[in-house]
Amino acid sequence: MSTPKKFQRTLVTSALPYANGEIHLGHLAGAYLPADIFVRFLRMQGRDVLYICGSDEYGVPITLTAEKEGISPKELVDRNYASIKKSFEGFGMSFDNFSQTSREIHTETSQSFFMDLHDQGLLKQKTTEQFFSPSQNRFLADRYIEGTCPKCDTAGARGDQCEKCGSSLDPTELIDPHNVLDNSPLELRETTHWFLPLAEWQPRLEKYSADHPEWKENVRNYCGSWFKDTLADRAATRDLGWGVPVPLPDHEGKVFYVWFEAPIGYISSTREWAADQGDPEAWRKWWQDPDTRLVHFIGKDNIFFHALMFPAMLMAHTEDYIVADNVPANEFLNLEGQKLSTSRNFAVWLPEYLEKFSADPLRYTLARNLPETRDMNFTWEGFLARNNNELGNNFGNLINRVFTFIHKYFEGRVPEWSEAMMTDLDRQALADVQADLEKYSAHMEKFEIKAAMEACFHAGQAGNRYFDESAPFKTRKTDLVRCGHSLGVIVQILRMLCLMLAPVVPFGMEKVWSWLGAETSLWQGGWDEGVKDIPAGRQLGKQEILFPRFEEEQIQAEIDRLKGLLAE
Ligand code: B3M
Ligand code: ZN
Repeated sequence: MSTPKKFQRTLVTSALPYANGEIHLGHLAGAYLPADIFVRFLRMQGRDVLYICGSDEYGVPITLTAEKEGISPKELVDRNYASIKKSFEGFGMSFDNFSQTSREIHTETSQSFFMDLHDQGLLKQKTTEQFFSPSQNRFLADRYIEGTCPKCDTAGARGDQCEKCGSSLDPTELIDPHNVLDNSPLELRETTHWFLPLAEWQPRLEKYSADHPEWKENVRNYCGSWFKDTLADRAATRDLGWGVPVPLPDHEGKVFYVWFEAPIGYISSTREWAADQGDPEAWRKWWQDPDTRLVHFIGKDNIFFHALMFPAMLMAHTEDYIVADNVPANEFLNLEGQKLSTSRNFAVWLPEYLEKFSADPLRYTLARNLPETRDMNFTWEGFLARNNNELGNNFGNLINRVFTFIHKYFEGRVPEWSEAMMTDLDRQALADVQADLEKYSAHMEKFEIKAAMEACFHAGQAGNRYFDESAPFKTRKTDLVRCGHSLGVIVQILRMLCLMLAPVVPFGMEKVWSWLGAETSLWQGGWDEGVKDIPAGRQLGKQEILFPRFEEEQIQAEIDRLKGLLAE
């Protein structure tokens, strides 16, 4: 295996959320929180990073919702965009740009992308039979077609993919296809469309995937299973009213298939960002310079499009685009032991959450439970425990006690602490936390956020143990110099804890960072300062309670609400 390439900059994307509804916990645990944590970690280290996202605003579900509400699709997506953007902000998502695929810049970008492939003769035009719903008088998108999977014989497979066995499907392969919405039967009708002949890129895609043995197991397994067969042609266009129009003569009523156009949204959003910076060409260095590392954070249901289809499109383009260096895909998050269901409203929606609680405890709880290698479960009791026992007791109390002491007995200045006064206990505590910080960084680099958080938690425990054993609350009365020295040592532990916690609980740690009297901005290379000793004599800020406790009653109300939904 060759040594991993060193990149100069990192372009991070999170899957573009559908602008058809709000964000829920499952989304956050899949493509959003892990990416934001990773990006904040890189920014803290002063590394060059750009974090791009936007909402995915075309496709059938949007038109159906708009119809139901009696508004235009554009009105619907603009409203949902604003609300998604607001809840992401409340949750602390730190995108550099959050765009919309219904904007002009995306129309332009995706049309010219399509034309590039088209003009090279790389797209195949085929007249095919597609499912038409006589009951609705329209061609149906794949996801409105359901049937039995031809590969594993499971009912309920969708037109584009079987969730059970992971096979990517063409709807015509389904046994007993029917309209998901009204269960009515479908008929095949002729229509002419453009296709991406993925088989032609298959050797390159197989090599691409083989060149990345470091990819997560779920991604490698899915790719491996797709490569067992010849990759099928994938549609690039559709018969729909709401989408980016195909820019060719005689193509009225034809738009791009969302999965052809949405990934190009990452590029459009980067172009929009560049234009906002007053440097419209600046997007190129993020997409066309081989020294840029591209990383797509997604949920497992999007692997095909990010590990195969979009890379194939990028490889096919005449300009030299980079392709993803990694595609960290997460499994799913369950809720109180059940599958999330947006149709039954069995979910925890971000705007409602944010009306009652702050972002940090949810970010922390999810970070400790990320479905990195298997499906995970969110429970409100678990949320209470993570907040009260871990954020509150393990971290919050320690921070609070140390600041309180220093303000009370040392006029708020970091007490004298020195190498000459170090005992084995002091050295061991500092070495333990230092080792955790190193483990934390190594895991973060590999997108192993849960393991990084394990190291962070462990460091918190080491800090508490040191506080108890060095016992400044006792030495305060017997040996004030020793007391000050121990507190000086703990301040060093706190600055390391602050680094480890910051990407996960940024709201709280921005405060701690300022109480520690840091001079640099945490998100612009704060790491360098954070790994250096805080000298004696520095004036510290006044602390406040960071992570208030939750009461059982608050949590019970949420549990009852979900129980009610299940009972219905
Ligand atoms: N909107 C699907 C999803 O949120 C889709 C992602 C597009 S990424 C280009 O699962
Ligand atoms: Zn299947």
